Order: sequence, then structure tokens, then C-alpha cells
Amino acid sequence: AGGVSGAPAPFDKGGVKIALISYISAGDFFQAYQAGAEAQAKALDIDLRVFPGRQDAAEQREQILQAINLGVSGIVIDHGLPESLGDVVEQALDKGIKVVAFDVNLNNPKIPQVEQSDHELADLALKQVVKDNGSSFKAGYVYVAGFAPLDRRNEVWETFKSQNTGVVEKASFGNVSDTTATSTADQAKAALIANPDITVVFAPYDEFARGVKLAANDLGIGSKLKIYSADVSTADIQEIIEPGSPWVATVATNPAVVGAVSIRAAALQVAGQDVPHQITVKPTLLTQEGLRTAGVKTIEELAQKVPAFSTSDAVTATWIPDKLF
Ligand code: SR1
Repeated sequence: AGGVSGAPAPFDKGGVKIALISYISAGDFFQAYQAGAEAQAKALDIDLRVFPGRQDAAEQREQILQAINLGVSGIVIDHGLPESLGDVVEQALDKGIKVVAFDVNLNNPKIPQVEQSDHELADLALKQVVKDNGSSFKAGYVYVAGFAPLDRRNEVWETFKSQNTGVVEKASFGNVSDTTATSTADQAKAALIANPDITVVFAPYDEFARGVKLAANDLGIGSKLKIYSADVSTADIQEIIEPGSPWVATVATNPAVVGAVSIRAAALQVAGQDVPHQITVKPTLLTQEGLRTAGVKTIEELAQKVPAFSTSDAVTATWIPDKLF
């Protein structure tokens, strides 16, 4: 470890141990988030310890204790169930470990919260829904309660329905597991068969959207359905732009940028520098039409065209390299 030239202690010497503890590791979003965290850690000569997530609250608690025992200086907690984390996170804080939370409400003034502005994300998606479909249609909705970003997006969906009484939610379903897309596809298939008048599905997580698209294709109803989602990856872009795809829009950040921001928030705190309590990486609306017209086929091409997909000005410092992608 050589450290970062011009950085404050302990980053001037390098090898600072930081843990990334995820609740979910499967799927494009979480893999890209981790890759971004790793890239930012490498640029800061951080010794990043990655603890994979298997949607297991007990295991995530155990991993936090393991990180404390490893003597880490910082912990980034990526998703999780707040009720099972509070006491172990307190133990970390008591030992002087700096903690950052991404998409899990730890409700502690000492813990900066990173999020993708989920209210704005859902709002942008639903504005596009109305632009394409008007404000009277039968809808399917994909939601699993208990995940902070999905709960925030759900608040916007509930308000949207109350303000647009012509929008009728005919079916609500969803599953978060290590097979989210295929399990959601099975549920979507049943919901779409039972409600053939559904023309719009709001699926604000890319694994959900992938599942609904799978179901629509299996049923041969892709041409009469429009799917609106959150998140983006190269695989998502391919699915959105393919001919006849019902997946017509998504609202997204680059998850790798969010991962990098999370590490920067931990590093700044370890260096004794101030970090805002609320750290937001703003999402961008990406429509099928816009992606096709721009000829964008990968997340790298997107990053070349839309600056927000290559970097964020959230929690930066002159000593932190942030041009990573
Ligand atoms: C199960 S929660 C899934 C969401 O977490 C992140 O906020 C991503 O945007 C994804 O949609």
C-alpha cells in the first residue's frame, strides 16, 4: 500500500480497511454497485473487505460483527432490514467506526444516508406513464414492502393513484430473492392472465421489469403492454431497445457511481471530514425511444452521452480521485 498523494491521514499511507456489507448481491444493480465501490476503494488505496449478501438478516448482523473484529475504520451497509441492524451498528459506532447506509433507514444522525432520490425517480417514471398512456388505464404494480427504496417509490405510486382516479390498480405482486426476475415472472403471468385489461405495469426495480417482460413475452402480449421501471444495466438496455420490447422506459442512476459515492462518504468520515447526512445521487429518465435514437447499447455508451452516468459531484474532495469509469 502506497497511499494517495496529498490525501489526509490515514489515506496518505494507504491500506485503510473498509467493509462493504450488502443484503443483496445478486443481480445487475448490486453487482455494478459493488464494482463501483471496488473501483473507488482501489483509487483510494483502501483495503476493501466485501461481505456478500444473501437476503439473510442474521448473516448480515454477523458480518457487521466480523467487520468490527477485523478492525475496519469504516463500514458501508448496502440495503438490509433496519430492525435487525440497529444494535450491531451501535456497537460499530461505539468503537469509533464510521458507518454509511445505502438504501437502509438506520435513523441515526451519525450515519449518512445515501439514496437515489427515489421520490423523484418514481415521479419521473409516472410522468412518462401519463405522457404515453394518459391518466385512465388499468395497471399492474410490482412491489415488495420493507425495502427502503421500494417503500419510497411506493409512496409516490400511492399519491399518483389518489390524484389520478382513472388509474385502476388491478393486480399487485412481486418477490425479492436470489431469483427475483423469474419468480416475479411467474407471478406476473398469473396476474396478466387474470387481468387481460392491464395495459401498463409499474415495476420500479429492473429485476421486476425483467420478470414482467418475460411473462408478457411468454403470453404473447408484449405489443399491448408497456412496462416502466427503475435502474439500468447493459443487459437492461439490450432488453429495452430490442424490437417489440414492452419495456418502454426506466429511471436510473449508474449503480457503479452510487457505489463509488458510498465509499467516498465512508472515506471522508474516516479522514475526519464533514459529510452531509443525506447524500443523493439523482436519477435520469431513459426512454426506449431516446436510447434507440441515441444508438446507446451499453452502460458505457450511456456514460459517454450522459455525464451523470460517469460521475457524481456528491461527497467529493480534491484528494479523492473520482473519474473512475
Ligand atoms: C430490493 S430493493 C431494489 C432497489 O434497490 C436499489 O435502490 C435499486 O435501485 C433497486 O431498484
